[in-house]
Amino acid sequence: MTGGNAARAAFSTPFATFRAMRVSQSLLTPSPFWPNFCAGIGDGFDMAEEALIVIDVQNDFCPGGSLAVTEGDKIVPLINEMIAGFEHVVLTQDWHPANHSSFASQHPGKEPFGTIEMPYGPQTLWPDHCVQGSGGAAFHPALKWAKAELVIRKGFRRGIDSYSAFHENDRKTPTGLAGYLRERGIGKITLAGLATDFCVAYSALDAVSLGFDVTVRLDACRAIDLGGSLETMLGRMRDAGVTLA
Ligand code: VGL
Ligand code: ZN
Repeated sequence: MTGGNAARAAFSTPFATFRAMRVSQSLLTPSPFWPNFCAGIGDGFDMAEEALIVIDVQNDFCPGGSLAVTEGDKIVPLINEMIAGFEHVVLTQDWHPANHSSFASQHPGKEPFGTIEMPYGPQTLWPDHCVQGSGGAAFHPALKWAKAELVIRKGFRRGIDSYSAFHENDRKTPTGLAGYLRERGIGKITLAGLATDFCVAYSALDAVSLGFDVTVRLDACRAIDLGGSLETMLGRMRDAGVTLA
């Protein structure tokens, strides 16, 4: 029976329907009691595909940009090699309205890299960056982005920042990426890009808790490292079961 027939058959009996539901739910709510389902294994749901997810390789995060990450541009040749080697490639793009609430400029008296309290908790303030449609929001000119099957934009709601490619900073609002990967049968992801300790790390942590097998290629990432954030986030990723390669 082919995967497609198996999937159709699975939906034809109440038990199998229940089982399929558990598979899809497991990617939203990991459960230690359903290890097979957490791995995404089941009739028609073998999550065998892999994808490279390239996080925020945009001009504003590279030298000369408004929120430049040291050596942010140095990873582009390696990421291009990785893009060539993966069958499936997804890109993310930080994509803020000009009046985004994470910009220090929106909070009189506040400076970039300070902190404010948002309804969803503390939020670091940033210089204006990655404004929708601006040159700073464009991908680095040397990035070989054309192969990407999906570009996921994040941080477009004025009142919520979004580091993770999966959930915005309120930890509740999904970007849709988990559903997209699940529907495509992609269960294993490799992350690279900017910045290691913010968008890459939060994406990796969310992906693990959604049931994906996650590798972060540290050689293809660079960090902002704000107040020890790099060490903190490396530790959190390791503890969560992210493979740091
Ligand atoms: C990022 C800070 C603000 C990132 C995005 O891509 O890591 N960091 N917006
Ligand atoms: Zn941002």
